[in-house]
Amino acid sequence: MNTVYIALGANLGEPERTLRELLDRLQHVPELARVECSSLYRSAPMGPQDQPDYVNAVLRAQTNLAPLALLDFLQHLEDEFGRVRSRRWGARTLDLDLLLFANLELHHPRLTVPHPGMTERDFVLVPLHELAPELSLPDGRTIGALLDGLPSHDLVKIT
Ligand code: A4P
Ligand code: MG
Repeated sequence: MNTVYIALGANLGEPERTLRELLDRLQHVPELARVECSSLYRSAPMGPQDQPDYVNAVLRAQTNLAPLALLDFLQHLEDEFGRVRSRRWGARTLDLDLLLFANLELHHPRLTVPHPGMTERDFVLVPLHELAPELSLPDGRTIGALLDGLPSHDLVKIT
């Protein structure tokens, strides 16, 4: 079993409900075990501003899947929860990003791990730090140090 961290984001429809339904579902899938989630957070959109606020969270789980099989699984969930793929950084009903897979560094055309955007995003680092305060990246940087390097944390905890 490998430990994985996955970022959840949604800003269309009823984002909070989408994430809660997803989390309920994930308690019962064979692909993941011991699913634990951070609080949900409301955050202003990064990228185009003419879109609703996001609800973000991070979950930790155990998996026997290989990294690309896990990506397939996550993309299937995105489709199932009604995502319409549009412009980059545009609104979406569910976005699932694989942040960390054990202590692996992976560069594949379909999958980069650690997720390249994670070190600059408060909406990833704040919930990740809540879930795993002692965690560090494969390169040794700690989540706490990355958070300290961000200019501001503009998130509101909603649970
Ligand atoms: N891919 C490569 N590595 C990964 C990985 N580690 N995890 C590939 C997931 N996917 C990965 O993703 C495009 C392709 O990236 C996938 O097919 C996969 O093979 P996508 O989700 O279809 O595209 P995208 O999400 O529109 O693009 P991008 O650049 O990944 O956007 P982000 O980074 O996901 O950002 N503001 C707030 N406040 N909160 C948010 O959650 N999210 C976004 C989307 C914008 N603004 C936001 C938020
Ligand atoms: Mg994405």
